[in-house]
Amino acid sequence: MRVLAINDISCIGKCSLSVSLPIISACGVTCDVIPTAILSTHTGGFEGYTFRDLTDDIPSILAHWKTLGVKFDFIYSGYLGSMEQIDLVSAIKKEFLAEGGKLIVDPVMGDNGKLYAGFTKAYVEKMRGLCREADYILPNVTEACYLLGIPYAEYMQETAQKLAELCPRPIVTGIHQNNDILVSYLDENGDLQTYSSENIAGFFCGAGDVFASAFVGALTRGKSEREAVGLAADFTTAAIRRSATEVPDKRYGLNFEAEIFTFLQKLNT
Ligand code: PXL
Repeated sequence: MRVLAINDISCIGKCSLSVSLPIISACGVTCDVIPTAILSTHTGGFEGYTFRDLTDDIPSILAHWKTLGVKFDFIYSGYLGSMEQIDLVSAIKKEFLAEGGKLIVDPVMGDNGKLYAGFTKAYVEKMRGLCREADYILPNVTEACYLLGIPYAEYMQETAQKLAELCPRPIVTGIHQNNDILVSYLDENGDLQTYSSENIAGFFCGAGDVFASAFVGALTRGKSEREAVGLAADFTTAAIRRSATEVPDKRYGLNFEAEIFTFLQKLNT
């Protein structure tokens, strides 16, 4: 079983590949990578970070891989360093996804109602196209609203259904409802399902990456979508609960490492 994770390296801040590699590897499967950009830190709260766009390196990486004949059972894309990389993910799907393999797109581009630094309406438009090619998409509420072209305030749980026009299996994370936080998704019958967790105060950049990586890892281990959503949500919530008290400066990311063992115990039962 081989996973390809396409995401950035934020050298400090525990998101993207710094989260996907340990979590997917811990699930017991190979996690190969395409780094989309290298940043000194993530962009969520640090000032003066560096950003090196690696778009130009990707075609030669792919040309080499073609000579190896590698194929991936799961391709999981996250934060992309440029608009061109959206087309590259499509091309990677065509060339490198094994028969019966799955493309999982986390359309990373914003949170808390706003796009992240450097993302534009044109990027959102292009990302819609990539979502149309995905087997699963994993937007948070902000990203779901941008994909649907609706104001952030107007998002409702049922809105997940509208995303089915883009991808038949949308999984929307971070939906606030009373004291809970919900994941809302359409199952294989097109029915809306929700998974509810305790809403713990405190925003951590990278929480979506922990969820997505655990979801992908659980699918590779043969778990159903429903099981994978539950495992990933419980893992992410446990990491947030712990980090709310253990991590004084939230910019440095979740203490997800301390919850990996419990996640794996549940994964292996
Ligand atoms: O976790 C999302 C993410 C990924 N990569 C980079 C980011 C962020 C969120 O801010 O800045 C570089």
